[in-house]
Amino acid sequence: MAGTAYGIPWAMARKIIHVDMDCFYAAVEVKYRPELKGKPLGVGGPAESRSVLCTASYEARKFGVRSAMPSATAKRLCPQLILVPPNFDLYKKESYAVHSIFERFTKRIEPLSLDEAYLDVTDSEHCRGSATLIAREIRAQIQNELNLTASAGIAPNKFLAKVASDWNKPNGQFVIRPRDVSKFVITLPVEKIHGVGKVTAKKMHDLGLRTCADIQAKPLEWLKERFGSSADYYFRVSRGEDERPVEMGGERKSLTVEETFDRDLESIDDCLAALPHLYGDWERRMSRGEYRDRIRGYVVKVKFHDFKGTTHETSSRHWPTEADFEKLLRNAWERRKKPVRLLGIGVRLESEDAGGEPEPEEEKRPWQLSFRL
Ligand code: TTP
Ligand code: MG
Repeated sequence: MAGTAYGIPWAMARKIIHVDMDCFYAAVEVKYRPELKGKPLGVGGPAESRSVLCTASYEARKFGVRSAMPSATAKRLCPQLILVPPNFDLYKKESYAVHSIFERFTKRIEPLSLDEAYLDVTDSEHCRGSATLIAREIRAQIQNELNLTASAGIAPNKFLAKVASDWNKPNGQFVIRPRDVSKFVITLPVEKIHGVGKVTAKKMHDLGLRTCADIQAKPLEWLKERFGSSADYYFRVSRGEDERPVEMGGERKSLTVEETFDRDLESIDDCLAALPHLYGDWERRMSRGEYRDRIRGYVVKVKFHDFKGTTHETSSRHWPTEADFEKLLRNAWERRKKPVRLLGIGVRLESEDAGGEPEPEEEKRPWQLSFRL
């Protein structure tokens, strides 16, 4: 229909940006160790360790090295590959910094992982309302201030924005204007559809579906018989349609920080030794002070080497000290006394609109314990 997108006039089409950092973990490593610049780099355990790579630099990718590949295979493909262990704390820190750049442009941000987010800039007045210029500005600020590069996709919906951010990767961006959507999807290969992995792609190919145009040619019923509950999604996205809103997530109900350790912590002393660093991190996250009056309890989370977990919490309105967390941590450890893979600490927050009765000041709940698998 001329003059409309999915029945919506052009002027009302949404402006969605998908930002995806370039080889994120590897780029952060290079930032802090510039001697690694330009070298084939993998982030993951050593080749002897049976671990897999989190990611690889573009120099390593030229040799066929990929995310989720065993380090040993990667080293075989690229013998000069430099392997560095992951440092999640550092990636989180950089991720927060990237997020705070996003916040200069819009409040409607949906993070997907440490290195990816959707932004709805429909109502943004920055850059004269041009999503293309906003994306360029965000990427420039990331590069100038953080010394990292990002790619971006700009489109009227999340599906297309995500496809587009991959189009000119690395360090590039790509725009799909509402009036170009129909033309764009016609030639889009099915494997570019988010959620279509190797298996589904093969199934589609076997059914003669190579592009979105091929899917468009099939009735919904036909797709349902072959793809079940995913049929609706394929039916819509093959037409470039996706109404999903950019979800900001609910109001913050807790503020916790956690760390996964490269080597399991074998004893309570090892766990306690990790606490000051976590506490420092948590204090930094709380430092803006906006949550100070909403503290309603504090919590310690422990995941053991067998992936079983436990959370200990107690109610309180006071800013917890390191000693408060230590007490909880000792309790959590006592339950299983097994090597620890992950530790987290933080506070529960009262919801902003919770009026009603204040909690009695002296109320103390007994130690609580819950197991999560
Ligand atoms: P991706 O955005 O998939 O990859 P990337 O940022 O490294 O590279 P690209 O330039 O292609 O975007 O993932 C982001 C980070 O998530 C990545 O740096 C490491 C981590 N990760 C894993 O730990 N395991 C995985 O299997 C993948 C795919 C990513
Ligand atoms: Mg990325």
